[in-house]
Amino acid sequence: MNILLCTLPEVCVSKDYLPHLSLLYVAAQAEKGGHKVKIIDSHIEGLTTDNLVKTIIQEQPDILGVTATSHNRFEVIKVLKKAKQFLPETITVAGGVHFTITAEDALKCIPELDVIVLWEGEYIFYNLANTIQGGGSFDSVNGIAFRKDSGEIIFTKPSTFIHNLDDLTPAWHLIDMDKYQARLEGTYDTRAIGVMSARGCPSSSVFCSNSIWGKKSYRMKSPLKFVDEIEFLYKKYGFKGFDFWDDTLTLSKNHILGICDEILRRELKIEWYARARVNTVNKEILLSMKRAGCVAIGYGIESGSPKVLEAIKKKITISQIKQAVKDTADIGIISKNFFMFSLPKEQEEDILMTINLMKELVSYSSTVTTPYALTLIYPGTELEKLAKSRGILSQNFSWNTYTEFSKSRLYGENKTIPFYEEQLSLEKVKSILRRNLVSKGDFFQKAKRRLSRIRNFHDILSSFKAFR
Ligand code: B12
Ligand code: SF4
Repeated sequence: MNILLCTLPEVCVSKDYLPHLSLLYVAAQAEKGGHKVKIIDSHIEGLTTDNLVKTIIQEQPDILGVTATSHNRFEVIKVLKKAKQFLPETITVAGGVHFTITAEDALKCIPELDVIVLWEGEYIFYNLANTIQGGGSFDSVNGIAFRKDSGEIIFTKPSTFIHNLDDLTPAWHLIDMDKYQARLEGTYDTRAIGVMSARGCPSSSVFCSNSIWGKKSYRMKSPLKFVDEIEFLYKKYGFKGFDFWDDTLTLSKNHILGICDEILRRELKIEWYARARVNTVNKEILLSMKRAGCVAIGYGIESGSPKVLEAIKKKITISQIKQAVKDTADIGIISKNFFMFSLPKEQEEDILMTINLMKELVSYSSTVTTPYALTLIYPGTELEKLAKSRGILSQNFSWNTYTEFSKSRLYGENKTIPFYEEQLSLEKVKSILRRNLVSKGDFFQKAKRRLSRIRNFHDILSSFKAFR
């Protein structure tokens, strides 16, 4: 079978763009089935959506696979509609978090979409491609949703989690690695690539798409295999920077210490960025990470109010936050501490507590930053249920029918993703932030930081955009 796997041109990401792991993993398995697989990474190829459609039509694949998030769902739908118009025989397949969660609605709304691969795609897509080649029925493929000729939507037997992640390797050879020249966050010139040492998340933060995986979802690669992957990318393609895309790299102490030991044992001179929870680090772990090349850590902190932290099921405390950020700074690792506003139960006093915490954290060191955002609603989350119960979304809201939200149009990066509003209106939240968070000092500090990082024309342009 000729299989074409595509990403859409990114709108949110202008630079620092790294290869998508999803398609690389799916492609590697499909190749094992003897299929001819091609990947088009539209963003890196500089394709517009229309150009992508033209390329798809030229390629005439037997199977067209696309990956999607809620953010780019309507671009994906547009591509599927146009491509299917010219290639009615091509089987169209979508995967990724958005279509997994909204599968039934998607198949109802998008007649041009034939199959949705639910959850992890490697073995499911492999079976699907083999079944299509053999002329078999979709009913026999576990882990998919599809539409019968009668229009009925079928969910086949669910597929189980992939337990031996060591068996999976991305098909790096299918993309032109020289085109990926993004730098690692927290460094000046370290060329970076994204890798992941584990999958799933056992936590249940109410706003987060990963909470849907469930408590038993967390699985790890062995440190040995994971560092093999790093060493391969380092030696074969010259990558010295690694963005560890694990949601919480430090969830298991043995795992993170094992990875650090293995990097040190092999004397890999690499730098890396990690994401962690404040309640999963301590000085021993942070020191080990620093020695093994960790330059920056992103912590999801969300709020400075214990009441709000409880409401969003974040399961961290203010003292854990302060301790982790202090330790990280003392050890010489940059920390980016992410906050959210307009969260459940949040009132003015909670916002002020959050702002005070942000200010305290920043006072520890110049290596501490506190980026923030207003809370968005994603499908399948507890926040979506809350939004429905409060009338922010209608009970039968369709994520795959084009809808623009007036406040998202005004304040958001994406008009089709709704903001969450509860105790305070978004306008009120913004005015509290404006009064208490954005001072002239902050602006000049930010400007100074940005200007010091300018290295090329692209940086000038993006700094200009940010100041505006
Ligand atoms: C890396 C990453 C990014 C990278 C993207 C990669 C790149 N090229 O640079 C960057 C930093 C750019 C990014 C940007 C954003 N991201 Co992001 N990102 C991730 C992250 C951490 C890892 C993704 C990954 O590689 N996973 C590993 C692969 C193997 O898993 P996978 O992608 O799920 O793919 C598997 C299956 O889903 C399936 N599959 C997926 N696609 C397909 C396609 C086919 C055909 C098939 C058969 C199967 C299949 O098979 C794959 C293998 O098992 C995830 C969190 C996570 N844990 O997944 C968030 C995540 C995907 N991002 C998210 C968000 C919100 C964003 C941003 C909006 C952030 C922002 N505010 O700017 C933007 C939106 C970009 C966009 N236009 O879509 C959300 C998506 C929520 C949602 N409902 O859509 C996630 C889930 C994080 C979260 N918990 O909220 N992101
Ligand atoms: S916010 Fe982090 S810990 Fe919570 S569910 Fe999402 S990925 Fe897991």
